[in-house]
Amino acid sequence: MITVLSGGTGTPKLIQGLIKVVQEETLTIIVNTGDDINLFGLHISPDIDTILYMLSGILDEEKWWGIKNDTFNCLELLAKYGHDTWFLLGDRDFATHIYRTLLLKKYSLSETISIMSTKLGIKAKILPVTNDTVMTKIRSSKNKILAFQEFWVREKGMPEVHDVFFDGVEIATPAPGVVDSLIECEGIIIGPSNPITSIEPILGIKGIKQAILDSKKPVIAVSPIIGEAPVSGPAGKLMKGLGIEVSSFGVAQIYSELIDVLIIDKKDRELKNEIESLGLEVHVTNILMKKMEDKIQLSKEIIGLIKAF
Ligand code: GDP
Ligand code: FO1
Repeated sequence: MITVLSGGTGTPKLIQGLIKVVQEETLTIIVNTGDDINLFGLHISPDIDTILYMLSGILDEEKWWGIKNDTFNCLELLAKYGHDTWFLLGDRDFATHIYRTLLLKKYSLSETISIMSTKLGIKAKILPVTNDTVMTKIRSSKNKILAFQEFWVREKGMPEVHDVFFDGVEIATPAPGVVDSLIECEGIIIGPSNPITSIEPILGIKGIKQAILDSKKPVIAVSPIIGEAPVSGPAGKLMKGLGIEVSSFGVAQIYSELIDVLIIDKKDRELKNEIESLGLEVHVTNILMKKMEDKIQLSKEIIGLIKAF
């Protein structure tokens, strides 16, 4: 069994390769919930939904969120009623949020996601990192604090970033199965997700870092940064705002206590020695996943590293 820590874009791309290299049912995916938001009275879990949609073959892979060929009739009418519609929810996507919200009246989030993933025919185990509410917040100025979706979607990632914090993280506990999956697995993969808003809200939950350290299993991370920029999304702006170098070296600094190997891109090979001075191994390869072959090749190398440990 392999355990993967995931957000909603870079790591799901890698998982598309992993399921061609190992059996899907041997994967446990621990997913960030810090980006979750409540709109129209509905519980929306963007990172979990990307994984659900990707593994059930209905993801819009142009945007890496939402359902392919979805329509927006419901949202159009909500706009006509004068409701805010800055978060683009498609008609079929709405069904997911309605069904999840109904199930949440009776079940925890992890039970809810288990039911939904079974109904979608998914074989991997998808675990929300916690059943508690932990919200990623951006401090943009002394008096301006934004939830992640407000910062990224409503305000188009424009506000300044002075701090990022995870509201509720101090009292949150890991969802059932999360710690066990870290201790009982063969290896742990920290996928190429945003280290600040996808991986930190996972690692910040009580007991998770310790479980990774105690497990003594190989921990392999893939950098989401190539050169001096992320492949996509706000990771660069957020790292810069927190005073972290926007490079694979900066990523290595964030993960250095926890990981055995950082996988960086060929273009960054000159960073190898500097990163290794932090006490971890560096594996250099192509980490830009444009085609399925790239995803499979990277996955083969990761599984090879885990087996060789
Ligand atoms: P989010 O939840 O949508 O922010 O998704 P993630 O946190 O899972 O992924 C976002 C990160 O994926 C960004 O920092 C990107 O740089 C990274 N990413 C996207 N595509 C690729 C890729 O092909 N290769 C690598 N190495 N990183 C990628
Ligand atoms: N991202 C956008 O940039 N604009 C949107 O309107 C938007 C809507 C949306 C609806 C459902 C969903 O699951 C994700 C959605 N996303 C949208 C993506 C999301 O904001 C982020 O990319 C993730 O939360 C980062 O993980």
